[in-house]
Amino acid sequence: MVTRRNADPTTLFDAARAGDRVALPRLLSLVERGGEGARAVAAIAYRSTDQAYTVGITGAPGAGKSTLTDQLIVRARTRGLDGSDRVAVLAIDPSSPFSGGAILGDRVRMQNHALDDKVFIRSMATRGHLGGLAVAVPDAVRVLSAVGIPVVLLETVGVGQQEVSVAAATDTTVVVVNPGWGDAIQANKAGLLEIADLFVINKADRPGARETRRDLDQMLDLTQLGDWRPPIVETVASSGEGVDELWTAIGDHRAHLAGTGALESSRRERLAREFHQILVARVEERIDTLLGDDRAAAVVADLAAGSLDPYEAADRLLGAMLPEA
Ligand SMILES: Nc1nc2c(ncn2[C@@H]2O[C@H](COP(=O)(O)OP(=O)(O)OP(=O)(O)O)[C@@H](O)[C@H]2O)c(=O)[nH]1
Ligand SMILES: [Mg+2]
Repeated sequence: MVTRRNADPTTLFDAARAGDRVALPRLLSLVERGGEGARAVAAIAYRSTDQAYTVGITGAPGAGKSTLTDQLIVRARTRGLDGSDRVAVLAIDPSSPFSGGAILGDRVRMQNHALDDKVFIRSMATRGHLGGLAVAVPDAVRVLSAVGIPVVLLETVGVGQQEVSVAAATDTTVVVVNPGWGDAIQANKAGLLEIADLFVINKADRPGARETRRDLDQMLDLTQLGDWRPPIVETVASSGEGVDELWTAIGDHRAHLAGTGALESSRRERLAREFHQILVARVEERIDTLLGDDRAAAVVADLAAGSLDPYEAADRLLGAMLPEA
């Protein structure tokens, strides 16, 4: 099947659902670029009731996230969550938004699946997307869901606040740490402990795994937990050891969420947060427009002259943008 270069989103969706390998990347490019194209794609994607199960894999740089993801692809293919064998991976690297070295590395590491048409792998940048990663990623997941992909693995480097919140915005969040003194403590400092549904001690072939487990257990003991205590799984991603157990643990967490109704409620909360992000981004955009206006110049002049305080100035300007009902 050949999709025209300038095909509209509806045509691209139809083609992607029919298995066209070119249509899906194009839809995701539209999402990344933002603007009208992204809106047109969202208008279709969000009408679909299909929702992929999302698994976030996060941790410090070099923890083995890509190697682990590569292994999880194999499990998703052979032991899919609902007997399905399709899977997508979104690799998000905030430090290299324009396809830098790390992303290239991920591609190479997942090369084993390059010819498998049931596996879709994509690095994501946000370029012009209004609302940034926090909105672009859920949009991309919706697109993947709408074309019938049942499982999406999301690799994110857990560094900044935004990356951590993207990683957390998944059904199951896997936090990867390594053996060795202080790794679990670093993860805690980075805010990763709070978001973990599951811990992986990867590189368990190296010394110190037992100490890391003890650190994690101690920290969990000090944390207010709900009705789910994050299990700790040891893996050697480079050999595949422990990955079956990890996949089982992911399935257990999913069953727990589904059984308690938390899956539905947390998805609703995430959608509300996404909506909030979009509103904030939109209002910010309007503020920028407003500040370029003559009226804004007058308000700023009054502010500088001392005849207005900043709060009055804000009232004045917002009154022009959001007239009170
Ligand atoms: N010894 C050992 N090495 C591993 C294991 N898993 C991964 N590695 C190696 O660790 C290095 C980093 O692995 P990646 O999978 O790229 O780690 P990452 O977390 O994706 O890295 P970034 O995406 O750059 O943050 C590679 O050289 C892997 O081969 C493991 O279980 N044991
Ligand atoms: Mg990686």
